[in-house]
Amino acid sequence: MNRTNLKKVVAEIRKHKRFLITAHTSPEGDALGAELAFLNLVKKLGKSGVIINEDVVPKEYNFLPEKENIGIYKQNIRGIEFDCMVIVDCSDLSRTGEVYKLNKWGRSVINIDHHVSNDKFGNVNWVDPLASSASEMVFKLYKEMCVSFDKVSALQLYVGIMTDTGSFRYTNTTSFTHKAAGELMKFNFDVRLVYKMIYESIPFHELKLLSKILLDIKRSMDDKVIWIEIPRHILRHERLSFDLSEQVLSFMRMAKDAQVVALFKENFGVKDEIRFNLRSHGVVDVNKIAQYFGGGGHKTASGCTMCGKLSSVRKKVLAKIRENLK
Ligand SMILES: [Mn+2]
Repeated sequence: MNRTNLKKVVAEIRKHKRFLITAHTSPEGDALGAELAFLNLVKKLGKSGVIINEDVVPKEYNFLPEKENIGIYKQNIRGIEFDCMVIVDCSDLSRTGEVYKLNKWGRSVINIDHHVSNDKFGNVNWVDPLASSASEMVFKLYKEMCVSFDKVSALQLYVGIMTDTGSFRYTNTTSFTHKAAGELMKFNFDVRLVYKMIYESIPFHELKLLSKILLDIKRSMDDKVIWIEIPRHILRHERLSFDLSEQVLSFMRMAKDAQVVALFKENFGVKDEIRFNLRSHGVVDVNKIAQYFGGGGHKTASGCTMCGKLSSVRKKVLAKIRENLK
């Protein structure tokens, strides 16, 4: 089934010449790696493409080669022409922010994603929930199309695979994931430096802020749920040098007996908009919980954006988590 869909993606790429590539809002390693490597792929096939994202590249990914090829929706959309739109790492069109609206002529849409909650919004859909990352899927695409990697595409894909697997320690890590990473590593980039750039480059004052935020972690339901609320006023700036949610979640998941960890954060810019993220050690399906509220993701990692007050969203979601505990 997935093999057929991969072949359909290949056929669709061959049919078109100019690609508009995008991924989700607040892009992280996988979104950026997959879209940059996809752009490289089409260029190597003698075609052209542009990347447009809703949000800017986070600081910790500034080292990514060719990241200057990523345009921003509000700034760089004048005169864009394309005959095919490629959307990676998005479970539905709204995850692109407003970027999907650029497809006003109804051009063909290729959907490449690994979220089990994907609603198959594309004309061609290749959705593989068993893939560790969208970047691992783009890796397969290179293989299928017999396009060779180079130092740049190898690093882009490695970053995507590394970040989405929690540096090869989450349950989505398979032997194929390691094989792919091993093949990419042959290009001799500095994996230690890559890790340092993404995870160990936090300015001291932001580290202090992180440690202050961590003081507020709470527990419920016999320690089976560890959660935190992050109100807007705690963060003086919208942009930190690291992925705050990811760091807080990975700290909380160290808790003994935790089945689910939950983070509730007030979004900047929009009043009464709450983003919540859930992580599970595998017993509880947090994709199901996020989907109940209109979000989605994976069995062990999911998220959702909701309207409401921080505490009322938190209460509703915790109640739903309680129903799902084992
Ligand atoms: Mn991903």
